[in-house]
Amino acid sequence: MSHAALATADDTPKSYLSNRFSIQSWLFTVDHKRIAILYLISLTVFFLLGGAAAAIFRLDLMTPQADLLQSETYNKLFTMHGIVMIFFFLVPSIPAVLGNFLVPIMIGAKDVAFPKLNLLSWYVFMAGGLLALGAIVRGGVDTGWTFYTPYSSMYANSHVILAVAGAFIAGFSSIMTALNFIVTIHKMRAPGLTWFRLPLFIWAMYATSLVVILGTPVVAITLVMIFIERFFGFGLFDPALGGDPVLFQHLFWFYSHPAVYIMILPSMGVVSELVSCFSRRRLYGYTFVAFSSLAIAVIGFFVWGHHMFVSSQSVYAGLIFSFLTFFVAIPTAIKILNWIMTMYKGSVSFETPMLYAYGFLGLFTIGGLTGLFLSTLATDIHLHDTYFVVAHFHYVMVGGGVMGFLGGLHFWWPKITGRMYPEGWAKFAAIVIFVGFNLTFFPQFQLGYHGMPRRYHTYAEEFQILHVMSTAGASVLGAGYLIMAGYMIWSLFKGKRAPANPWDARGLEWETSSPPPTENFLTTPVVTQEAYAYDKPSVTWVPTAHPIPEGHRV
Ligand code: HEM
Ligand SMILES: [Cu+2]
Repeated sequence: MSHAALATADDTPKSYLSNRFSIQSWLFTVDHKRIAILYLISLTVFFLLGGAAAAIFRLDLMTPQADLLQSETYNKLFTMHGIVMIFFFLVPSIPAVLGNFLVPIMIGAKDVAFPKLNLLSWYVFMAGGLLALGAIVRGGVDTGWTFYTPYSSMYANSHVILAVAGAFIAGFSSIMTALNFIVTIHKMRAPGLTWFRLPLFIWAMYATSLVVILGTPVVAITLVMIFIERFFGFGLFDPALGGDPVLFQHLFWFYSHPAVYIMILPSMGVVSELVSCFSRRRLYGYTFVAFSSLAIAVIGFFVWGHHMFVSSQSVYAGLIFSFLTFFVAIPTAIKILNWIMTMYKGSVSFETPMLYAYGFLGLFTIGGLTGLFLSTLATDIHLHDTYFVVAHFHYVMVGGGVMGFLGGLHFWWPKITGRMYPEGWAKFAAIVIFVGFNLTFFPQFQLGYHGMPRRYHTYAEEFQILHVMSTAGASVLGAGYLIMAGYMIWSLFKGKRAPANPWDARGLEWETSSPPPTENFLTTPVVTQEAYAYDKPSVTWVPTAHPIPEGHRV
């Protein structure tokens, strides 16, 4: 839809939500804010599907014998869970929803650089998602989300091609979004908004976009190779034909390790915003935090071999990958130390988004530290392919990625919807989610340490207590998510109207109304000072020409 049509009869600017309300105006919108909402709705559906699969197989794991599911069904469920959660929820989550909504507003632009490409990327994403769901409806895939060859290319008698095509196509969507962000951040910053005045969320989006552009084509080519191998038997991965099955793992992890940072860097960007706002202080060590995002993005490309310690790579290769992996811990530690210093020097309050930031810090730190056991060659031999790994990556991806997403969603919810969520319920849900999460995944460290392999649905009786704890925890976690979904939907209709800046935060997005008008700002803002100027009063950047009524929503 056009960006015109600001002036209305009573000359009050309409918000992006209320300005023309028809199905077409949403499905053909080029407004980055509406596209963000389209993504939010789609991702919520995918999260529910992935969660439902987990609920079923977690129930099956309550007993040591296969009492609920057949092994084949079990394999298909955890594969579906992995594919949906990774490719169709966590990778796009923060960039496609919060990034799309915030990047132009935070830099004082009217939209992203290529608004139509932005809409196309949503359609492409949906096409990929529907293909992958098609694979599930037609009977499922049992290879695991990693599609390891030669099983996936030669033997798996399931709908590998459909699922692979879905992931392949979704990759294009990430690439389009990333290109859009990079050009937008380079070219469309408001006057006065220099690189080192940018919010750290923007730095995180920038670094993430680099990883997406450098990594995604590699996994895309790898997926095409599976396709070729399955259809034409080229012998790319099949040893009988002179191929190399381990080649697949190299190519796959060359993307998929950096992809971990596609999921985590955006979360770190969110946490920087939250920590600064709720400590009421400029982020300590701003420049270090900004550059550490770039450092993580670069180093992330040199460590893929830690997924392959036991794949017959040479001991020397293993040692080098082990050593390089430790390096990623440095920029990560820099960020964590700087957040803690910010809180230490600031005056912290405990609104819901900040609770999620604390959740992120605790859970991600556990995930990261247990990563050290896995990146140490000697200990990984013992822990490889056990539940320790499952616990580790859930702490990182759900504890880090999802906590950051939820924190950001709460923080910017008033801006996005024009409504406040109920603070009491939100705090309650945040605590339920935190407790449920730990109850689900902490026992899995012990399971793994004691030798329970992953991807098995029958197990020795001695493991049952821990599995029952984990399933009980998953129910608590699920309840937490449902409570959240409930009050978020409630707030859309009954929530208090949000003022422009409910948190007394700093940043351009808080200088426009909640929800913002279609063109974000009524006049181009001019930035005169650095981000996070919590020592100065709000609205110091530049006032808009006509003051926008607070909490305006037509
Ligand atoms: C909400 C509650 C969740 C529960 C109870 C749960 C449970 C599990 C379990 C038990 C496995 C291991 C299956 C096996 O190896 O036999 C697993 C695998 C996995 N989960 Fe989750 N999960 C949850 C949420 C998530 C989320 C939010 C994500 C990502 C955003 C995620 C990503 C993965 C991935 C990538 C795997 C690996 C699948 C594989 O090994 O092939 N999970 N999950
Ligand atoms: Cu890795």
